[in-house]
Amino acid sequence: MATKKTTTAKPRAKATTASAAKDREHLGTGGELHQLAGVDSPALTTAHGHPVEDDNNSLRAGDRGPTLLSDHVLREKIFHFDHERIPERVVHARGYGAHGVFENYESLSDLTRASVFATAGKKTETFVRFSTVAGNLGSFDLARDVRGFATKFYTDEGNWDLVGNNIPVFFIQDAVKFPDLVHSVKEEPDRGFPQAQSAHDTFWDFASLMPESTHMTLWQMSDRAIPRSFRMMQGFGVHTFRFLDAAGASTFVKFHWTPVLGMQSVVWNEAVKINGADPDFHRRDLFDAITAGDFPQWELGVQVFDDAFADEFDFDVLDATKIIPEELVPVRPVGMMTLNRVVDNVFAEIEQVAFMTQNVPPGIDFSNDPLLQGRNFSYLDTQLKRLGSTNFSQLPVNAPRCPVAHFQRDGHMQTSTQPGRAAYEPNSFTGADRGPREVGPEGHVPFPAPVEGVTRRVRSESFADHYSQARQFWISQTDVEQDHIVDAYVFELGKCDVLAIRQRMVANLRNVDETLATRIADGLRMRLPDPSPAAAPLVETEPSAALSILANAKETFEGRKLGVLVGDGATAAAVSRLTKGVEKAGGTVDVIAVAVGGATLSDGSTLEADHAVAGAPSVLFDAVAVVTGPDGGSALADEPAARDFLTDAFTHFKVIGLAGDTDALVAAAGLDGKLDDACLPVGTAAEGKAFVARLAGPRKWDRSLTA
Ligand code: HDD
Repeated sequence: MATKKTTTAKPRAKATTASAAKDREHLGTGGELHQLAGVDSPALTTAHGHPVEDDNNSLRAGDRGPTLLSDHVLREKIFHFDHERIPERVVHARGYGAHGVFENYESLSDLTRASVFATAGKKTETFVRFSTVAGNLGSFDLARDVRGFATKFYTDEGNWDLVGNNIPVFFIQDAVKFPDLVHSVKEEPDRGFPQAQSAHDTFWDFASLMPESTHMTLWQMSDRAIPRSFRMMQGFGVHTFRFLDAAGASTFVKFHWTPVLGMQSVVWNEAVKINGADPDFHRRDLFDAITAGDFPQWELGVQVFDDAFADEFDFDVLDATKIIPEELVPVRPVGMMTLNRVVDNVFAEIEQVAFMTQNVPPGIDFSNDPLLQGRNFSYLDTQLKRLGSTNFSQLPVNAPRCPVAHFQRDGHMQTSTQPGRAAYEPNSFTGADRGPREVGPEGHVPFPAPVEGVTRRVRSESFADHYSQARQFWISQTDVEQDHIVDAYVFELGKCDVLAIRQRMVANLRNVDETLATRIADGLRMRLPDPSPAAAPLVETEPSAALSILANAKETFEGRKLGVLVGDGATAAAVSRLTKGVEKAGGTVDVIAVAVGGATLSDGSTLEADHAVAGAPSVLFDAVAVVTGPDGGSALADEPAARDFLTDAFTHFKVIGLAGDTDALVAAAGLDGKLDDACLPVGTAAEGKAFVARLAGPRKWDRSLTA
């Protein structure tokens, strides 16, 4: 049957269109296998620039004879290929990044002399890499894991790398435990699995033996660890840093990134399925948004406080397993970062970007947080190991945008031709002045913190309370979020074969909250163990609304995606109304049909689909609609993937729109008599409008899922 495209609506997602356009730029028109003289594309050359006669056939003696060693073109090509991989990052191997710009709101010169914060409206280029921690380079995006949120600010006084996470606390207090932590969560060394997950014995063995990790495991078991999008998660510098003003005076500071789109996560069952349906879910989401011109933004905020606050605070501000509640020290917004450019080459930029916590410009300095101090040793080594040369700072993504002047010379892959006779300092050959050059207080002057005490391996007593803030996190969550935390512990501990590990972990959690521990023990069908001894008495804490995702949910569908499953006989108007409404609300729409060729609409035209339903389960969308005609409904009901589409959307508490004869599909999806007030009709213009308005609201969290 001949098909034609509708003229009324081809409601393609903006993102799809934009990324497809980018693809087309690079495709060219050629399809011929051999290099042909006279075509527009330039002739291939070797890496040394010699034009290649034929890139498709190696040099051989006789048409069917052996390949010759003298084929240096072949040799060079294979040689390069054999060396194309570099060691992946030992943690945060899987990541994705983009370029952007940070714009400062107002001068912070009363707090810091950092040039990035010097004046209102000052713009500084940035590069951000988001990552999961535990998984290997080829793992999937929706692992339950902490997300890295590393930002390189190319300031005019050198690069500032704010190498943070989407969770404001960390598992351990001292960097000396970092290799142990990472070894415990990575695949077990005697079997090579499981990768990209903490749900196994060794991780929980370590966590249960290191009570200081308890607070972080609550965050990790919360929905923070399964974000809907990089664009919808917070970022934190985690440690306490110092701001230094022009006179060298210090203020403590913690850094916060807040997503303009609001925070949002998926549910666990959804995450598991997303990993199968689209392991690249987060990177695709970021790429699509930026190429569509929907530039994601995060507001940078600071919590600043002085020594007096630090001295009075119930916890040690140098302890990275603790937050400073926003109720005590409000977050002051200081600027906005916009990611506005995808990379041109993933390897050159995302893989080769080298973040280092010790990269701070004048005006920003470290505290004595032992985790931060240890990190400052680590990052330089890892970059040399990964990138293979001390000259990694010359790679375009790492190179400062400001001038550099030093006498470090030579080394592997030296790409700059450093002129001049002198490669030492002081010297009388460079610059107008002879002798040592010093910028003095204009340079990076470390805070002159007094140091006292004896040298010994010790953990300060002020770090001993491992449970109070874990409890604060727990009591700050909504009921739905508490349910998710319990479910996550039950799932993860249920994956531990060793009963003693489950018991030890629950024993620790009894110090956090009895209800939490009891619910987990019940979920595991386990006797409640005695609480483990706590190293310090609990401090009373108040719930902090800032710690909940749902309590801070933003009423919007901006940046979100509606999946419309279209059956034969649907009206073009119903689909295009949804598309227009959602796009007006800042979202995107993908059209799904039984086959990617599309659905036949009521007027006989064909609406091309973005996806076949078998390849686009509802987990890929924030909300769904099914729009069909009188006959299309039963055809959808016969399609297993269409049934799952609806069942899953319902089970994941999503808002659902229905138009046309959807009864057979609803019944086949097992939802007869179950549809609730978040399952809305979308057949008429008024219904479509009400549905789009509802999309801005939360999922239907109180939906009954019982049989
Ligand atoms: Fe780390 C990478 C964040 C503690 C050692 N870390 C890395 C990345 C992020 C973080 C986001 C990925 C950077 C990128 O995208 O290239 N790390 C953190 C946070 C920590 C932390 C928020 C605690 C607050 N890290 C930490 C410690 C050590 C390291 C205590 C070592 C003592 N981290 C590394 C590393 C990595 C790294 C091995 C691996 C790849 C890399 O550095 O470039 O050096």
